[in-house]
Amino acid sequence: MTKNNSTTSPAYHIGLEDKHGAHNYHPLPVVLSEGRGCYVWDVEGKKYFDFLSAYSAVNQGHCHPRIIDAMVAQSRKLTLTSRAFHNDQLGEYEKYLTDYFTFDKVLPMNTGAEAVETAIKLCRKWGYDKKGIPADQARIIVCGQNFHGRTTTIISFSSDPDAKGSFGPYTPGFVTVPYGDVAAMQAALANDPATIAGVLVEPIQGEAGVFVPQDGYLAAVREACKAHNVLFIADEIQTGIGRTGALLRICGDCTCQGHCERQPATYLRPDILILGKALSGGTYPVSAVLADDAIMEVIKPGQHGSTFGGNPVACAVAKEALEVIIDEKLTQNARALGHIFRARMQELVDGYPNLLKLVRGKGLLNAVIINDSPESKTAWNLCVALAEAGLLAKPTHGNIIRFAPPLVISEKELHEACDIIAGVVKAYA
Ligand code: IF1
Repeated sequence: MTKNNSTTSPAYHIGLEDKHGAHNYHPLPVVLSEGRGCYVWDVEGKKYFDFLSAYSAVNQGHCHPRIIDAMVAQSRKLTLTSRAFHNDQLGEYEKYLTDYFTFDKVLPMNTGAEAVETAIKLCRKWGYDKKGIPADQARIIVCGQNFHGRTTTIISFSSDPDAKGSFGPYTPGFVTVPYGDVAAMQAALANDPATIAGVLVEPIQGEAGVFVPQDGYLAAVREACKAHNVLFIADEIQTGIGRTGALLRICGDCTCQGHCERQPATYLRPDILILGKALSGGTYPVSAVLADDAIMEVIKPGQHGSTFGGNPVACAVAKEALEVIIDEKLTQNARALGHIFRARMQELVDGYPNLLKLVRGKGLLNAVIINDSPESKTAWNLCVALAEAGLLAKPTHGNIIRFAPPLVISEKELHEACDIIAGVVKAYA
């Protein structure tokens, strides 16, 4: 359709969504039509810094030319065969991905929630086949305020009433402990460890408001899992692929970018690693579950799968997206710019303590906590003002604003963005 007055009017598009789409979201009133790098443009041509990055899916920047080229080239050749037949992209991708993250095997899926479901099934089956848990008794420990997706099983262990309420009956077999509490985790593991198959954690809780656990928490959980013969499952769907200034959050302070020969002491190797989002650079739904043979071998033909999982386009796209992370040193950039961003935000917190409470995060996954109640409209109003000033961010839990630009943002651009935030804060305070 050629552009005319109606298609360039935000109200036109918002009206269509309102009339014809389910109301399962409450977006900011911005209608985007183009993206490049750390910028997006709306239908009227207004340019914005994207400080959400599609919830960390667009780490490599919008429409990265290399990733788009890979997608277009593969789309012209072969898009989908199903797994009833082999395709010439899957094996090479699986080799590349497992080398990159140093696991024996990968099980390819599409969305994050599907990969979490896959990890749960893999963990339970390992529990029965390898650990010897009695049939249907397997339990998985999860953390309070988690976000792992939207399926009926995953929301069964959510503590968010919006995500969970009125969608029961719920899937049993999950035990919730407070996030960041080592003693609570150890107690849950010690309570009938013979029936516990796994512990599922986000190394930083994204949806909860970028909640970074205390140093040593993840290491203690990792150790406790080992001691009780329980699988440590890391959901790095949002934190992985460079976002937090390391390839994975569980890489700790390691600054290498994939293809690890030997893991450093800080690396908390999970038994099952879950990836999604930026695995495709945000161009296509690609997720993955990684594990070593002793675990992955419990899944036999016919026991799990997906029509689209491991399709040739997904494979070509994900391989390119991971190469971009290395070639453009995006992990290092996230780490360096994260320090600058938090320092700039700390100046604002210090300057406007009545409006801003604190800044926290790792790499380029950060949040500013607004000094107002979660029921207040302050964070939302600030985000509307930020959008007007040319920067897109989204509140979470009422009084928290998450700031997560694409990792391709330059230092100069980051300072420009911080100047926008400072201007809005100053005008609002
Ligand atoms: C929405 C949040 C972010 C995730 C982790 C699995 C999934 C997600 C750690 C599922 C997805 C998304 C989903 C999106 C909002 C967004 C989100 F605010 F809801 F929590 F990123 F912070 N594990 N997170 O963060 O992946 O199935 O969506 O591919 O609107 O639901 P998915």
